[in-house]
Amino acid sequence: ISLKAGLFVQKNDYRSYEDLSGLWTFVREESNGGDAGIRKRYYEQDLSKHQNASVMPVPCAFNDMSTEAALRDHVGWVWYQKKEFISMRDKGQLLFLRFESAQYYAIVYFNAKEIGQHIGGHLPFSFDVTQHVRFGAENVITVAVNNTLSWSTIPQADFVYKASKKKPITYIEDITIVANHIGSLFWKIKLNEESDANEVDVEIRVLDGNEEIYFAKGVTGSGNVMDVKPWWPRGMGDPNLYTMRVILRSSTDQILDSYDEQFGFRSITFDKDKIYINKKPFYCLGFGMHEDFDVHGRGYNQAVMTKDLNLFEWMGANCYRTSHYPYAQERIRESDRRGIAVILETPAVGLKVFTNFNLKLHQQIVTEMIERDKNHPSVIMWSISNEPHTEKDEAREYFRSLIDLAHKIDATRPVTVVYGPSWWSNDKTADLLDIVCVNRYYGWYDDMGYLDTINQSVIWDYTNWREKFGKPILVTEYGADSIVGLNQFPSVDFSEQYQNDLVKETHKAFDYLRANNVITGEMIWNFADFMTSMTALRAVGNHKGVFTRNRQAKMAAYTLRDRYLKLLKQN
Ligand code: GCB
Repeated sequence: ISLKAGLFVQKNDYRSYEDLSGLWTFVREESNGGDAGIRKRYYEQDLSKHQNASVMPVPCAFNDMSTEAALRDHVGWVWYQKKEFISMRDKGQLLFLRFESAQYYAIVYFNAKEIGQHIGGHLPFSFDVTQHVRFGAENVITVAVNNTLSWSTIPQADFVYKASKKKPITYIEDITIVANHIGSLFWKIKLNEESDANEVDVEIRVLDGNEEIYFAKGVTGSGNVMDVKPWWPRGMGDPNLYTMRVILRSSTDQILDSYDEQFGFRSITFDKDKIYINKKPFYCLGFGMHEDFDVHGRGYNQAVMTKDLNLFEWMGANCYRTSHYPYAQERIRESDRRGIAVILETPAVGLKVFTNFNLKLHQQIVTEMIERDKNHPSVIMWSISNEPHTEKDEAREYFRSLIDLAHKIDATRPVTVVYGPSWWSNDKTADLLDIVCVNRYYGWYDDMGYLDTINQSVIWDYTNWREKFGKPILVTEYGADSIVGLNQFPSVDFSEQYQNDLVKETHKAFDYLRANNVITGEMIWNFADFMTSMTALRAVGNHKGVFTRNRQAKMAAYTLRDRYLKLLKQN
């Protein structure tokens, strides 16, 4: 099992990578077909010769690629395979095979041998394959992926980690940077387990562009950097970024490894009313989003990301939540650069069962998420879960353990849970949090058609959360479905007018709540329409986007844009 994702890929004089994106051979097993592929040893076969073989682009969601409903709706095993020539020139290097994410459970084979497994989608994992590589030859990478969302149905697999017998190579496994807005800096460099920290010198160089502004030595240390320009979210200042260059030198002064990690000097704090960035109040204006697009489905796509973030800026927004899973790291990096605040969320949606098994897995995911994204200045908060059933007694200890864990790994950011089915009156967990997030659908799931009651209901609901828990409150979801081009006046559900009217009514309540320090931000559901499974509630997916699934603005987008642009100036 891989728990070490390592640092994001980088090319420099000591590191390099090959991007394995592209068309992979793809074989789908029968849904609920047991573990036929594993029993039949697919990983030893050339899958391009398999009778069900096709190709699949990576990265992308296979569900959205097909003309067959059976593949779109497939739950169970699929197999990906790629042949990759590895050059003699790579001999002597330490070689890792890294995946940015695989949904949900993955078994990885390298040249027909299992090299490891990973459970939980959305987050990166990697394996040391140095011992398995055939140099100057084609190597076969095979990945069995199972998207069944019940981890207890997963088969057991033997995995023995064989340590290298060669003299260990020393490299930088992880970097932790904590830098606040007045220039205090703390760092901790993790070397690989087999290395000996006493045998290497660790150099830390902080660069502002190309100019070195700070130098120190040591695997861990702290100091002060003079005259720093803080990282600000958009609307409040520039998103200034710096580079920490970490260099490992051997006792004979040879450079063993080097890594450039981007970071920003900024602080996140909160009191009972508000969130502060660099000690100034920060009011979130934003969206719940999805990594989803026509044809491509879910999965990182740089064109969609760029379009989304351009539209996001056009809207005057300053914050999004990675509902309901961590998004590609490329997107978090781009948010650093653009000055967009991010609430990072785990894939734990709608939890009802709180057993020890669930908790273990959830702990692993929280750990991997924080470890991946801890150095991004744009990440302002960790969301442990969306809409869990926290009215249940057993939720309390379950969430206490996760909140403590998140605080332990990262003491610099607030932790939140996004509430849906539970109420201030029956929730068992909100007092344990730093910030409380609440989703509410007045005028849609509650009181459909009664637009004139929205104002009072929203004020009543959020004020109750605020008064009971005395914590900053964020509105993380509200909204209505609208089908673009469906016009009804006076407005009727699913028309563009209804969504627009509902948004306007809700904003009246937000004006009151904001003026009275009840809420510290508002985020509409959703940025864009997205695909869902079929139910009578949905008309070809979820239409609560203010943009369509192919990113055209609906009527409500203009209303929201006027508001965000106005409020962004007041931050
Ligand atoms: C919610 C969920 C979100 C759904 C949304 C809806 O409360 O958090 O995942 O998409 O409602 O539109 O039903």
